[in-house]
Amino acid sequence: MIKHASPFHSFRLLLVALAGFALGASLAAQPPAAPSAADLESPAAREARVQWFRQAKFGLFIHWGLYSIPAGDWKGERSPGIGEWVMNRMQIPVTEYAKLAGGFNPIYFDAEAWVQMAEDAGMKYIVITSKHHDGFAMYHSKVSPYNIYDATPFHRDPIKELSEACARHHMPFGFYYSQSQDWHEPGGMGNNWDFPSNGEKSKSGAYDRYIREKAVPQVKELLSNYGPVCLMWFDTPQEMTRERGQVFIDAVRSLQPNTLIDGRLLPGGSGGDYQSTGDNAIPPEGKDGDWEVPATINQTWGFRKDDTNWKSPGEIIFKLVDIASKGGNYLLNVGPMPTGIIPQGSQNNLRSVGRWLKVNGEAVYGAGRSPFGDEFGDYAAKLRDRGGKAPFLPRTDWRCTTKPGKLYFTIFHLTERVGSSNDAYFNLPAFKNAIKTAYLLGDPQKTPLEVKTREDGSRSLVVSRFINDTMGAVAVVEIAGDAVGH
Ligand code: FHN
Repeated sequence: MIKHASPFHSFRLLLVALAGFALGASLAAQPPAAPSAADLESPAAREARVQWFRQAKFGLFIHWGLYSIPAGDWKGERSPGIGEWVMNRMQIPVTEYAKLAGGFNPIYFDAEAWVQMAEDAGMKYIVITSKHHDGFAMYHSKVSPYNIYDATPFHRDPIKELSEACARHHMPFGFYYSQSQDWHEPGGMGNNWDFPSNGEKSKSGAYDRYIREKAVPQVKELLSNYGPVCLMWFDTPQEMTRERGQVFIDAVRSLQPNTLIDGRLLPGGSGGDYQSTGDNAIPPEGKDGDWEVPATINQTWGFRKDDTNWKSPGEIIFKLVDIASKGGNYLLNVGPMPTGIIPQGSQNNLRSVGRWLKVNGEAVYGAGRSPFGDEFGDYAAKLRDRGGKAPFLPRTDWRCTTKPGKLYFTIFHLTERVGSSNDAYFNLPAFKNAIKTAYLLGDPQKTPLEVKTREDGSRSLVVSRFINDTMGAVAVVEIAGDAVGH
């Protein structure tokens, strides 16, 4: 099978080309100067860095660590909430939690199988927890022996194996790294049951020592030893001032200037290349700029044995198309088990999504946001939530994404039958452009759909009423002109 170069790979070629162009003919004989820090923070540099991310739209998030062993239970007691927070929720002392490492031996871990699953699911990048809040490095770190290679009987570096598998599949690969919270270290944020409070650590210099001696050196290891890193996914920026954040930015930019920084390095998203929404927080309407929704496939990030509440393929497809039509990316998480296996239920549903994307991916990858907006829903006229605000009442019948000259209507629900036939109308929103042709992405023949135009100018596509019986069906409407006119 022919593998196409990934968008990330194309982006690297583009950067090389741009650098060559910028240098100009008069400097052709000299070695290219390294870009300055200011150049790397320029809008043009950010614009170039973010191209692959805009195309990708759908990524795999992986939360994997020691917490997958207790999997939501501690000493027979159920720990509430998300699985990877068990140490914090149960206030487990560092020395006791660290003993989990002795029993961590994920012998069924198969990097190739994980990357293949992401590819089958139609996901275009992978981000894995290299170190979560528990402080345990899931790679062979020389900075701290508290890592999977040195502290477990597994004695392998899964991040290395994954980076190699990703390279084989041209799959962009990035790292989650908990820069502030580190419950294992006296100076890290978040562990106030073993160590002094966050405020005291910040004032005493312990936090800065942790950043200097563990967090930044580990980020440097990740950017030095695992090939191209598509993005660094920082999280929960507690006590993260601009000065502290800058040290991380400098580390990333100096080692891999093309690596994206997510929106959670600093409070408010400053310093990042794109915005992260809240967890599972899909904006109600379209949103400017580059952004990503990190989301769970069940109710937890790290594996919990009592949570098999997988989102169905249909739900995942709706969310993916909904997010794409609003202008964002969907980073969907799985929580592998301590055996090294990704729970089968989550794998099955992701593969179903992949089969849908094989047919309909043109409507998602690299697609622009909706030129309409009413389809998202509206704020309630009378209802008020507890905070006195009007809640947003979403509509879910269809979503629209775009490419030049094309509108992709993903239809989730058809409401109007054509008489007593097996046809239904899909009522198009109003736009001025003439329609050149319309067809279903699921129809390899691209059989033209009938477009019914009424006296008032409103137009509908005539489609089989069965097209979306299982999941959304995409109708492509090719229009005169590149963009929609209202
Ligand atoms: O505390 C973490 C949580 O464990 C998980 O990693 C999520 C993923 O977005 N981020 C934090 C909470 O927002």
